Amino acid sequence: MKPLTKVLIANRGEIALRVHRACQEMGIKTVAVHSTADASAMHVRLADESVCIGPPPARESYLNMAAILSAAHITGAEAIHPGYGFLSENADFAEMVEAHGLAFIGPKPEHIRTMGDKIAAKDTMRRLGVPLVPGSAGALASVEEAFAVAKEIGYPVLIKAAAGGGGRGMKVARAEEQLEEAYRTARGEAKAAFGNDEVYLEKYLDRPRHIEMQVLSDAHGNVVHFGERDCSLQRRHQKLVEEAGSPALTAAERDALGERVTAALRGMGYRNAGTLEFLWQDGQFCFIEMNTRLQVEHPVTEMVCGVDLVREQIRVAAGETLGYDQSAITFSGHAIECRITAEDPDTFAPSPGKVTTFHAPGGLGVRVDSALYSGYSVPPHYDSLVAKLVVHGATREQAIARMRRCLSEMVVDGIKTTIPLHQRIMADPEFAKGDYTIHWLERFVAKS
Ligand code: MV4
Repeated sequence: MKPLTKVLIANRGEIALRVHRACQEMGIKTVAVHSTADASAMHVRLADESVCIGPPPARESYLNMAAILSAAHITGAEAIHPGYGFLSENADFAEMVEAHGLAFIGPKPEHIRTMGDKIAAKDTMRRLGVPLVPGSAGALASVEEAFAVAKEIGYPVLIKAAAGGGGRGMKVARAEEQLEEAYRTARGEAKAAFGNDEVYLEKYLDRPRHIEMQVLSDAHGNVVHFGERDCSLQRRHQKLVEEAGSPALTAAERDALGERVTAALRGMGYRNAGTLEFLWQDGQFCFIEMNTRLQVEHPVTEMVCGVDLVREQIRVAAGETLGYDQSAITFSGHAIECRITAEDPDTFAPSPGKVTTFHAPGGLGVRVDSALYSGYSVPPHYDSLVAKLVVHGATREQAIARMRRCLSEMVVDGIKTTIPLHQRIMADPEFAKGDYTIHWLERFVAKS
């Protein structure tokens, strides 16, 4: 086992900075890659070296596997961290990285591939004793099978695409007379969107929370969890606010779910960081999908656990053992993240352009992950996330108060951002009660 000395970061924006910071603290040199649109981006400025990998469209730069592998070779990087999005859940890329003798700072390619197929992911978790949403045993072979399964579990039901995920390719059937059309449209859309028309059926849960569990494994069979995040506050499958822990869960419920999840990952021989997504309704957890990457919202977990998840990812990718067990992981206080995007806070229309003034809030229990600086131009080619404002407090109430204070202190002039929307959410008495489902934010946005 050799410690890493140079890592290539195959991403941009705040997550490229996040990975760079962990590397720098570990004494590891960094290589940034960038498109021509990002030549003066913060992730390029801070890295030890940088390589331009193509023109602005992501397909020709941040998704260009050959260019990224060449950049790793030219600079002598020993490992690649993919961040989130882009190539982070591309099993072929992970395989190519390893075939070139480099370490992929993420899961094994086979596990990325399995979890990318939502049917295979559910089969795996079923086998390993993780609770699932009731539904078809694997892919539906025919519309007749859909009718039979739906009759058995009861309506409403949901048809989902095996290659979907993140909300793409889902159709609800509220009663028997809607099922045939849901089945046919779901298959047609799945074929068009993913080139794979395999679909499966689940009982539709009408008012769940979205709760996910953070896990980490080394290459020696040690697996731990870092508790849950509540990601119910989303609009059109874009998360806006995340919390750790979930306002709906007791410590005993967290421990129980954590034990089942870590046992399952031990059974799989999983490696590196991962997140299991559950729908939670009426006190029941139902597994829906697994994400085989570091997630945008990982900082809320870091705040309550006092752990650097990227450092841990790098250590286990280099072959180190975790060096601690579950009993070493403790949960303290409450953390909230607001995702601040360059969008109109009322219409959500993208608002790229020049940031004339950027001022980040600070103080006790405050973390701002952002690649912004005064004078920076937010390019129109990529994701609109410009800052993650993360706060920690001894209690949820104190975290909310701190977030309100930070939102009023933060300045992003020159472009529109969702800061005013976050201010309205943090001032809302219903949000303060913590009693929300995945549908709460859509209604809040519609009425405000
Ligand atoms: C569901 C569901 C209700 N019942 N599955 C959407 C994204 C994808 N990850 C799974 N999704 C859902 N699956 C059953 N059986 C409702 C959703 C859903 C959702 C889930 C998590 C967060 C936000 C959501 C918004 C709309 C629908």
